[in-house]
Amino acid sequence: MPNFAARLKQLRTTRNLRQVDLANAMGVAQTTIANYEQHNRFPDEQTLLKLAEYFAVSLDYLLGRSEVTIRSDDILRFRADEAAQAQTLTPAAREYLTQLLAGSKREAFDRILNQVRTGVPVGEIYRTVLEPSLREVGRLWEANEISIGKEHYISRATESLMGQLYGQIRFNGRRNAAVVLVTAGAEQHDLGLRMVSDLLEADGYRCVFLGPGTPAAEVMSALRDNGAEVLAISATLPANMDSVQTMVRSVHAEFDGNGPDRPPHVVVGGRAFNLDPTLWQRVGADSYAEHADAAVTTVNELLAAGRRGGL
Ligand code: B12
Repeated sequence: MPNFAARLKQLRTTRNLRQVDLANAMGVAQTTIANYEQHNRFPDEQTLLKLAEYFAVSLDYLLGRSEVTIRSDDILRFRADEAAQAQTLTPAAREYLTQLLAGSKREAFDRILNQVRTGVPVGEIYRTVLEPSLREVGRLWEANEISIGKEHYISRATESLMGQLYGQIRFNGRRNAAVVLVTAGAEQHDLGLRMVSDLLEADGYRCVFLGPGTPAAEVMSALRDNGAEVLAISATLPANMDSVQTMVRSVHAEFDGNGPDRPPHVVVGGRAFNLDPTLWQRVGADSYAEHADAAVTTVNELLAAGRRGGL
């Protein structure tokens, strides 16, 4: 793996920056950058953080401890796609959002729950109403059009609606396979992973949703205790990519044999992976899916390719 000096030079040159450009951006002399790149000096904590922020990489990447980063052109393209999608919200999503923005939670919920009672599958509500509404909330928040308080209110309300929708899911038999679901590192975004969990359950899987903040050792215990065939890891923030990679390595270190000691399949997903379609391979995962419906297909395919787990 490259050290800090080599990594810094690589980051600078791949962005077509001269040492003096980077020096100006960091507020240091050009000779300081030259010294960093020649391994003569090491930056102080503040400059190190500034460099990581400037190149939009983690500290681990900057220090050469990780190979995982996201290309900035992907981020820009994704942002543009998201903005375009937001403009084409379905009428149901627009209505749900408008009601919540007005604080009319009961009306917003009633409408959705009535739709489900008349036969609209929960998965369709997730895909066509809740997911696009949440993305639009993110866009409105970023554009300073709604407050943090409103964003929190809407995401909490949606979480509580999902709890009610769980009771309306039509389960499709039972498979002899368990899936453990976690978010990576400091990741708190877990609504997408909950959607994945609910749809996998609807398809017959036994889902062990651990969500955010579960220590790696507990994840390994949950995989063993449940004889899990699949570990599903979700990451929204690119900064959590190193934690995903570490989790995948822990799985391979923990399960290194055959039979019951065969490692579970690792499937990843979430906004960070959607930013860069090659990222899942670089963290060492076995597969990736862009959204919750695709996650079910992916898990089915992985298990069909060589494991138990049929209906
Ligand atoms: C709700 C929300 C929150 C809530 C989360 C509540 C919760 N319990 O999840 C709260 C308020 C806690 C929050 C906090 C923060 N947030 Co926020 N948040 C959002 C918001 C508005 C919606 C997220 C969401 O639920 N999306 C809908 C779900 C359904 O989509 P999804 O996660 O992509 O999931 C789908 C797929 O990706 C896939 N999938 C997901 N997981 C998995 C896993 C597997 C295995 C598979 C196969 C598939 C899969 O299936 C899902 C369903 O189809 C987004 C906006 C956005 N564009 O997403 C911002 C957003 C993600 N947040 C953002 C930020 C910056 C933050 C904070 C840093 C803010 C702050 N300064 O504190 C913190 C970070 C907290 C942390 N450490 O994680 C930024 C991230 C920017 C970036 N760097 O990428 C966003 C994009 C807002 C923005 N426009 O800038 N946030």
